[in-house]
Amino acid sequence: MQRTFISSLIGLALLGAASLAQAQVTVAEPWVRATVAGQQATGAFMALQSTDQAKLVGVRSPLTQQAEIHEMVMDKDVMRMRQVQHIDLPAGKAVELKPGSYHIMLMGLKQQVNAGSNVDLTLLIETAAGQKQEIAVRAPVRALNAKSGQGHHDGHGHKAH
Ligand SMILES: [Cu+2]
Repeated sequence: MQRTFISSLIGLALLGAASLAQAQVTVAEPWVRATVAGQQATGAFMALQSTDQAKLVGVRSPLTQQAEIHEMVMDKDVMRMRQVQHIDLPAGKAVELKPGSYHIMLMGLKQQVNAGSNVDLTLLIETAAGQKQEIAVRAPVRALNAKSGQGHHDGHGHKAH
């Protein structure tokens, strides 16, 4: 009896270790919105799904020094966005970063982002056990009006940042 108990404990521990090692995050349909000349910021969007509980804790891009994770919130009657420290990725559940919702904000752009080009992003993932992972993503750039939803991204106060 006791022996069974101990071996199942070991089994659980091994399972835990295996799933930590395998924590896989898949990225579907990444895209970045094109900018016009002089525009300082744009959004990056995608769907993320992790096999295990994890979170997106940061983003890097060669386009900019400053990439933030944002969410859209209703402030009285106005949709505004604000920075969040991370986005939870529950095990097995797709989390969409899309206009009007969570998104990645690329700010202080070094150059115009043209439709038809690609933007390299590095996603920083942290597993529930605190392990860090980096995921390289190549996101195609779509035209300014692509999937714009409510068009909230055009004038929602980035200058206030
Ligand atoms: Cu934003």
